[in-house]
Amino acid sequence: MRIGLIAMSGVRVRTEELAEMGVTLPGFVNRGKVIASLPSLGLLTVAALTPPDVEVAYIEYDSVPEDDAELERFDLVGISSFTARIEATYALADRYRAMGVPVALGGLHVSLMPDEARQHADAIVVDGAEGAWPELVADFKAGRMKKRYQGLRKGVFAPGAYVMPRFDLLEGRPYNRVTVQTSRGCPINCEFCAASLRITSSFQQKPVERVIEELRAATAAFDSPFVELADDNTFVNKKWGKALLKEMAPLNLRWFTETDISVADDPELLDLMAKAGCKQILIGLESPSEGGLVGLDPHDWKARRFDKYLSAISRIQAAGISVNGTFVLGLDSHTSSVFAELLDFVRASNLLEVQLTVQTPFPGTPLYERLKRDGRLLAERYWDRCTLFDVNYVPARMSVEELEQGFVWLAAEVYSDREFNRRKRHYMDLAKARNGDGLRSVA
Ligand code: B12
Ligand code: SF4
Repeated sequence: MRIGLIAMSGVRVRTEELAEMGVTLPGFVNRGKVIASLPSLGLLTVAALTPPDVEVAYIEYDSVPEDDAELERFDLVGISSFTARIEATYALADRYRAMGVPVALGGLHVSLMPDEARQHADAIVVDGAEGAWPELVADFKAGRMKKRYQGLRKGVFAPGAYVMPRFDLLEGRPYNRVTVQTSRGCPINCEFCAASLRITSSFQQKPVERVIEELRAATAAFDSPFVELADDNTFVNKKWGKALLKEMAPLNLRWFTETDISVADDPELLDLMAKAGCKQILIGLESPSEGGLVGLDPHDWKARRFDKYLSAISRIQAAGISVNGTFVLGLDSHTSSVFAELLDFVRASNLLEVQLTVQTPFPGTPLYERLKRDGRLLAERYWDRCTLFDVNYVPARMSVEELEQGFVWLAAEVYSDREFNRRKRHYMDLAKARNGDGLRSVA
């Protein structure tokens, strides 16, 4: 038996104008270039859960032939997708099913919109493949595959459920980065976040030894890989974080992750991060004013920290870790003056990297429910516009056009050579002051 596992990878920037401007995305993406795709950790996990007597083929969507006659006739196909590429996923599933190849769909969007997804699948898996995929394959072999399987939401890293992703399937492939997940979920619970605790799972972490084993396995498949931790918020638990960093340091890795501003409050943690090879962290700063942050998360966690944003960014960058500050434009408090305010904030902060996004009502988020209830969604189904750069709702205090035009204006300013070079110079000066070793280690 042979199963085809297809990853709907790559990054979607619908507007060429924005792509050309070099909208930066998590990681070390050269501005002006399209990001190289990362492998799908979800599917490498599915592969690891597949019984050893079944052969698996890991395939990137972009290499799937357009001609049906050239599609491989697998016994079963499994596809993983986020929201932005779900329509293409359904189209591909329909093609396979039309030629008699059964299809199982899984991943974040399928878990959030199971009724929609099941119309294009022989089986869907809701939540983790852990606790569902082995049973699905056994049922398939026995000719009794069900329409829906419920995977684990909690306890995915517990002994018995946990598997090491099949990083070996990546050997010889041209990825420039590889992902390893250390934790899942984020307790801050921002209203718009498609990864917050309410959506993906309760916050759960892998034991440090597991993470180290995975890092070794993931990096063994490449010559000089850059690691991206596929976490929502890596350093929620500082004690666990420090234990992990101490074990990571001897691996001599270069890596990136996403976390929150509180890492700046702990000098020991920052020092350990730098020593363990952390080159950049992405932090959701969201808005250039405290007012914009009020009500964003249930405890105003971010609003309460706004007055420390600038000093926190300085401390992190002074430790040799660049900050990729991300912002969400079009929050309900934002008027058309937010674009100029944000440019001022970016200048004052000296953030090395900036990621500008448009507030996006991803299905299943509290934001989606609220905007839907208030009749503010521009369309019933807009999944291919869930790119973080498209406007899909009526902003509260500006028009759709003002938000779109303001976003493009701001992106042109923030990503201009003038602004980027100024930020880069500042970061290099910090590096020189520290040890004379600047951006060479970041590129
Ligand atoms: C790494 C990452 C990327 C990588 C993805 C590489 C890849 N091929 O997977 C890159 C940088 C390319 C990327 C791109 C984008 N990303 Co991204 N990304 C992430 C991040 C940080 C981690 C994803 C991950 O690896 N998780 C770990 C794996 C193990 O979890 P998983 O994928 O959910 O898989 C599990 C289950 O879902 C299930 N499963 C998954 N697939 C399948 C398939 C089958 C058959 C079965 C049975 C089960 C199953 O089992 C797995 C094991 O438990 C998440 C945050 C998050 N919490 O997910 C954001 C996230 C997924 N990204 C997001 C977004 C918005 C994007 C972009 C649109 C950004 C852009 N403009 O380009 C694009 C979309 C790309 C696309 N092709 O659709 C959103 C998606 C929201 C949504 N509802 O879709 C997230 C949640 C971030 C956020 N907080 O908003 N991203
Ligand atoms: S802090 Fe970041 S990861 Fe956590 S809920 Fe908010 S946006 Fe999501």
